[in-house]
Amino acid sequence: MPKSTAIWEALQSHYQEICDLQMRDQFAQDPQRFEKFSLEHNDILLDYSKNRITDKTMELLFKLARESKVEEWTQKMFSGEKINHTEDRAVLHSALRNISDKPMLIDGQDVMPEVKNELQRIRKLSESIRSRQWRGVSGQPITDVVNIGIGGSSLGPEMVTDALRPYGIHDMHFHFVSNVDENHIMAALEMLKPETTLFIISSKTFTTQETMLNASTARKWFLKSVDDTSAIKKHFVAVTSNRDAATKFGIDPENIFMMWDWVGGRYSLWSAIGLPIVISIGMDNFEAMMQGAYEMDQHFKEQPFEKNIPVVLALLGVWYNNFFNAQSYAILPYDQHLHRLPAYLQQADMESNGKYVDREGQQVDISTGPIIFGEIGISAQHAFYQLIHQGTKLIPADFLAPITDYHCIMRHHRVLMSNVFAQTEALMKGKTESEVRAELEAGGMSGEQLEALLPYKVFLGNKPTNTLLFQTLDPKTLGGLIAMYEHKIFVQGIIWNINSFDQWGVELGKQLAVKIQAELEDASEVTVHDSSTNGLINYYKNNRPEKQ
Ligand code: G6Q
Repeated sequence: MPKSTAIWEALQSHYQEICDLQMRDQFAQDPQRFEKFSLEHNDILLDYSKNRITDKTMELLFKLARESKVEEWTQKMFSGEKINHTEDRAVLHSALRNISDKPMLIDGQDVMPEVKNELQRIRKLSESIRSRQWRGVSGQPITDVVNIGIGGSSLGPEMVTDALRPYGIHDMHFHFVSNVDENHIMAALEMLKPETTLFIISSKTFTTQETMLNASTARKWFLKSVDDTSAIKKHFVAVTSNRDAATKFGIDPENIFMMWDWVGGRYSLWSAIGLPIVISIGMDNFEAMMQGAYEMDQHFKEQPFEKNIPVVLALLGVWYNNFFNAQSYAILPYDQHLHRLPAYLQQADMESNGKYVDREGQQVDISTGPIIFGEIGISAQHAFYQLIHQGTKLIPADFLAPITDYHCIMRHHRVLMSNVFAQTEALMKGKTESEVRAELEAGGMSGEQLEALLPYKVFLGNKPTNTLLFQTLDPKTLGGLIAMYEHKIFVQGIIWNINSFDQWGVELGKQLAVKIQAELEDASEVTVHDSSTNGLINYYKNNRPEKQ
């Protein structure tokens, strides 16, 4: 148990020593603080100097990583050991972007030939669609690609396709349908013509209820106007490890792409689950993204902890989560193209580390994964930053921003960046009572009026942030950033001694929904649940329109 270790205790008492330190004083005392607490990898700069840390804090945190055997576990992960022990699976998403010639083994078997073969197939399919060689039933090229999938089979491809839109093919539209609420699929279908639409049914299991229902609605919609089941081949492809089910659906086995059990859904955008990305940006750009991720993998494996960006991010997260008792963590991108990054990281982080049972099957005695939330930073400034600045909760945050904007409209970009720098400075420094007083007096206020307003205008500051600057959000950098967060999550899981790669917590609700679905079929009163659930089900049944 981490809490009973000497290093945990040392960190606990160190916290007591430094928790009242003010970052503004630390900056005043040490002009080298930025140089000391910043790291670079390729074109990514991490400034972590605006954190409530000293040299000693980092020393202790690095010791925690060493004693938690982060290096050994990293070695196990990359060498294909079945570290996802509750599902008896290896965790080898890094093989999907292994652009080297080195083999990657599971049970003594090199997985790379299969991975490379699948990449070739993806290249072939995507090129024929992008070059308009792929023709639909009426001989027209594809104009719209609809990804039907949910969770890991949707969030990654959607986030990346949006993020790399400037690199995407311009006269093709991409739609992501995940919700079983018919409004989602209907909104997409309303815009589309069956003869020019390609559906990608993305489901590792090909049994996920939401995806299967949406796929069957899409199939019906398609066959309603194209009354020919053999045409399904030209308009539906699948990414799955359940080939039989996809073939039964009518998909040409040639167009069924593989998934492996050693890739978790939320880590799968590098596989054929990334097909919408490849169709949008082309295989060469996708390979650049893999290159960025591969180089981050090497950085993570090879750099000492002191220079290792994912490790440093992970340790800072642990520091706030476990010693400052911070409950949440904000992801604040200042690049519009990253607008789905917070949602993507919510799944990546919370499904991985939202666990209360440790690797030995015991209940943990420490807090594990934080609540991840976020939004495009500039919009969030006008919404929830109030709470980060002046609320009662400590919310560590990552600010992410590009140095060069894609469109290069300098005026916009300078305003944007001035906000990044201003917000992190404001969060760190705050504004003292005497600063507020001086400001109000300079504005001509005095006496009772000044005293009454003064407390509301004070900012306590000392709010921690990391700033990640990168040259531009190109495929390679995005690949690096995603891999950086994947490894951060991994390191935290090791320190908390949990399995970051299963997701049993999503099962219970699914099981109950199957039972309740049967109860919704007729009008009879339901009495088998608690009074709230019975009451809600019966209220719904009594008030729904006849035909529903
Ligand atoms: C991710 C999870 C989960 C999964 C979805 C979709 O790590 O496993 O989000 O991706 O439940 O599952 P299918 O791909 O099997 O439809």
